[in-house]
Amino acid sequence: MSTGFFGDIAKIKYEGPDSDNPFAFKHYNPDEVVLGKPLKDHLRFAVAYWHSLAWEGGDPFGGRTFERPWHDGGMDKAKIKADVAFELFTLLGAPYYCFHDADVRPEGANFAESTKNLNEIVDYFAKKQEETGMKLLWGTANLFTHRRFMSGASTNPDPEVFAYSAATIKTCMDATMKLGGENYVLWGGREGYETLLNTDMGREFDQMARMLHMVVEYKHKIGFKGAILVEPKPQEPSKHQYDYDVATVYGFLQKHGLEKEVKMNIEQGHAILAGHTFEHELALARTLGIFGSIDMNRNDYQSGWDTDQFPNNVPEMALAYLEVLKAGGFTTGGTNFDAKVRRQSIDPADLLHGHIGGMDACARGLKAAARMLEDGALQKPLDERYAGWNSDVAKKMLAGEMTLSDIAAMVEKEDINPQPKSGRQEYLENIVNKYV
Ligand code: XUL
Ligand code: CO
Repeated sequence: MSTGFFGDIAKIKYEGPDSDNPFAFKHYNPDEVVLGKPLKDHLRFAVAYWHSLAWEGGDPFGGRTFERPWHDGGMDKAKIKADVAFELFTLLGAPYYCFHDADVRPEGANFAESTKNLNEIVDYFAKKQEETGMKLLWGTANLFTHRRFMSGASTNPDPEVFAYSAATIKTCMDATMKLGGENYVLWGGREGYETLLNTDMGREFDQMARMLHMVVEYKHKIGFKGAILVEPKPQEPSKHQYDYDVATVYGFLQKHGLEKEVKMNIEQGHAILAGHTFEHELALARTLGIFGSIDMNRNDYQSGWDTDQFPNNVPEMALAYLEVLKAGGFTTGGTNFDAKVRRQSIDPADLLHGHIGGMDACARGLKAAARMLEDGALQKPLDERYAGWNSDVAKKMLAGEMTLSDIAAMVEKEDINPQPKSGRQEYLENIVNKYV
């Protein structure tokens, strides 16, 4: 039975690029086969419960702008929210969603009550998943909103907060497992500091490592088949966050012997805040063998905040999906819209416009990337650029079969005098432009 929240808007269908219907896909045809696989299986879209259902439109200067029938409520309202959520996923043909515990259940008076509330909603979700065919891409714990987490979760100076966080993560991993979630995400919004004057960084790193070890141990204990994903972000809400970017997290994982157990959930806006491009972070994770999933959004390039806008920059997305495809595509991961409609977009229809536009833009990006890959459009020039390394002597240098002295003798004897070659950036940018 429909809640009526979305009025008479019907399931969003693909109508092609000539359609003028604002409630239709112009580029995302879920069944279109690209590189031997339907688009829906390439993109694996997920809706973020927190932005689309839980966020109320507030900003630092003003409170709620969205009037939703489920705000300010207990369990009854949480269920209305779930009904509308699954309607949204179904209208979009999502086929996945993601949530934090705090997005879906009312906060209890204590840990036991919060857990009871979460479990009741998990049972409700399980039924909804069965009815609608929707699936859980990932679950996670919100260890940053409640004031108990203000000085961190695993990195808190108070061991009771560490314990509360560990207990909360356990309940959220159980919930994710029960709902057949394909990944479990850890984003450390308050794992960082405001001032070094009150912070023992080394101790906090040890605490964070212990928590991550326990998460991995518990995953194996309960037989969770999904991936454990860490989501890097350099700052906001903390002034400095420990999981700064992919490179920083990789160093941390390696130091603690976790680089084979944990992968990355990489968000476009977080890459921008770290001073990187999205494709840089994706390429690095691919190269290090820790690529997992993406949080897709668009960040404002001027504000310096995490604006979590719906994506619409197709050339940027083509380069991002090129990295995803080069990584072999998603396995357990997917495209989670960690994106929210703007504060003034108060109508239920705006939630659909945001997702429809985002899904279309992602589809355009992925299709452009697939064509570039099929034609070897960028691979051929790249192979040419490194072709010198196919020679025997170059291979010997790289294999450690020559010392500095051997190489020096060779350079002198053969009078090696390298000549610079063009990097051809403009030529390559023009190739990309042809495909988008
Ligand atoms: C915050 C952010 C989170 C994580 C999940 O910037 O991206 O929503 O994706 O906790
Ligand atoms: Co995110």
